[in-house]
Amino acid sequence: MQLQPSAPDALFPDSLLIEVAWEVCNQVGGIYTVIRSKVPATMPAWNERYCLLGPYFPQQAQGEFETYDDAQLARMTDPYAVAVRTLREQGMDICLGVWLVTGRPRTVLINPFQVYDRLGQLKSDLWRDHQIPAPDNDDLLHQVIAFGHLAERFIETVARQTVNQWKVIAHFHEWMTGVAIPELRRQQVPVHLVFTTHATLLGRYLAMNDPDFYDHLMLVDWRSQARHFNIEPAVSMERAAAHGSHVFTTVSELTVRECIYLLDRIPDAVLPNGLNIERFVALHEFQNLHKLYKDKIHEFVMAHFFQSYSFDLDETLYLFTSGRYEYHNKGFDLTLEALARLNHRLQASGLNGQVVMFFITKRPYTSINPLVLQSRAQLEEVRQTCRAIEEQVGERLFYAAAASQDHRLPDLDNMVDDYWKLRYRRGLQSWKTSALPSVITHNLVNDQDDDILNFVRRANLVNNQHDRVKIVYHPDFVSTTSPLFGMDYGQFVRGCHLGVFPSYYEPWGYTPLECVARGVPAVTSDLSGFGDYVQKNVADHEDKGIFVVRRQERSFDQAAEELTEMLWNFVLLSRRERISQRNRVESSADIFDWKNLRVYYDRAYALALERQ
Ligand code: U2F
Ligand code: UDP
Ligand code: G6P
Repeated sequence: MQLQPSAPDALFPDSLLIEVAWEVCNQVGGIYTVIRSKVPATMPAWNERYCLLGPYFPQQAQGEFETYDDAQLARMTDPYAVAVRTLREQGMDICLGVWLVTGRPRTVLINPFQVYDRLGQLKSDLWRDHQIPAPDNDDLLHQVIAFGHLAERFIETVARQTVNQWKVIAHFHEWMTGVAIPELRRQQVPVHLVFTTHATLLGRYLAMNDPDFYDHLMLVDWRSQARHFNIEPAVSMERAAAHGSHVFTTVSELTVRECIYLLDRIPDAVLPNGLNIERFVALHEFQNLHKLYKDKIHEFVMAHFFQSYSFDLDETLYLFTSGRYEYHNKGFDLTLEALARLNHRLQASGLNGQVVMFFITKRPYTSINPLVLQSRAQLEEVRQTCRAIEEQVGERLFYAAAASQDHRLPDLDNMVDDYWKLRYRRGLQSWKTSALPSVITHNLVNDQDDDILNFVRRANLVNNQHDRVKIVYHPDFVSTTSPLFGMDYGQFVRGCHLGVFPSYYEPWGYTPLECVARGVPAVTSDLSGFGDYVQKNVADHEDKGIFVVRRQERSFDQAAEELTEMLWNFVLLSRRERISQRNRVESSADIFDWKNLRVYYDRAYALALERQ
């Protein structure tokens, strides 16, 4: 295949674009979402001139990567295939293939472990040439250093082989791939380098450990703090990438400040994160899905709570938060405080209805709580008994109706065999309990020191019958294979009424945006890149169901009060109001479609092409 430089909406027709990320075919955190969701909007502009590059981890790649075999590779004549062949001839373990995601981008994966026998040399080169230190026994750093070296060789091969024909842009995400940048500069490889950091390493550590992080930011001595947290090698790589790139970018205005003070370079541009927004032709379809998945959440809630007491599901609202377990950074602390206040207000108000709040996060656990599982199984048994009774009554009623002389409805109770009556009674008897529904669904490895559990114990927010805010803490991501919900994360989000993400530290934060894309309103904060972007760029965002808690220069108490007020106002909405709010949320999601946000990337590439 010969590359055609002039596709209809091709940009930079004389350039190649290699995008490098640790999370290509390898899901770790939010960067996977960035790369993967952007592909459909990137392909029309770049086509075969676009190539993704990442580390090869067989376990991860297996399910989502298809490699070209030797015969296919031998027939290909584009610059990426030619470079892969050249490197293979030199003995490199490198493969070209397709990432099996929407857009099917061509992808090069390189096994980092192949140079482990030369790690000592690679590390001493890094120190000699770039003053980047490397420790002896850090496995991630070893992988990063090995991959950085191999990525540098691939990019160099592409660039040198095509120097008279193509300009090459190489775009690196995060320090784990950015480590290749200083060496590309030293070797004077003819390539235009873009580096995007999705957070600063030091910022993340400091925010977790310093309650006044934002006030102290300007005063941080990066090297001594990096040593203090034992992350000097990674921070040095991040700084080398930031300073070595022709164009340095980050994902939000908030991280710009961190870059200035912690990396000592002002970013050239901010590249906000988007999604591949897929909309249904008919608006009501996503509303139907909400109903469908809410019914599945109802099933969980019945099994979990009705064993102890029941409430009206039609008057129950499902709120949730989700993300990695960073109690303070993700704002779990603020959310709990606001929930406790909301509980109090609801109790005093005399209003009907319940709120069930889900915490979906990841903590080490030993097993699902057997009692929670057992309750689900027992309720299933009751359901089967009900079905059997329904069938029996249905058959007998039909017969009685056909034979009827007086056209009156017969006594249905007489149509059920004693066997089923007994089974019905026994099933319920063995299921019902006087114990309170547990807050947590799993047995944690360390239950005593868990911040969420300690809060609910302290605040006595432990699913008492009179509590109007109930808590379900699910310390694992939801997935179709998990027996409690039996649905994937996206379906769970659709079934809920509101997402709550008032983060303290969040360079971007995909979770509220993912709610909006599914027509579910969400709370974010002005300390999250997404919330900050919304405040500055989306008019009437509250009307569109995006609520931004102000945390900048405000106390915890003030922010908690504002969040309580937001939740309270949400609880007061009628069903009609919620339905129409969801419609407005869903129709505002287009703003975050990569088709609209890709332009920021294009501008960064234009700048990089000017700069080398
Ligand atoms: C940012 O999210 P990230 O996905 O970068 O953040 P994490 O979920 O914390 O995971 C990535 C980090 O984890 C580390 C490494 C990465 O920067 O330091 N890591 C690791 O320890 N081991 C590995 O094998 C791979 C990575 C940001 F925080 C969000 O707010 C944004 O929404 C997101 C997208 O821009 O980027
Ligand atoms: N997520 C998931 N399953 C869950 C909960 C969360 O896959 O049960 C995903 C979610 O869809 C989102 C990511 O985890 O894409 C969290 O990304 P975010 O940018 O919010 O935070 P990060 O982890 O990158 O700091
Ligand atoms: C969707 C469905 C309606 C349902 C409603 C419930 O709009 O199409 O049939 O009544 O959801 O909304 P709620 O906010 O009460 O879950």
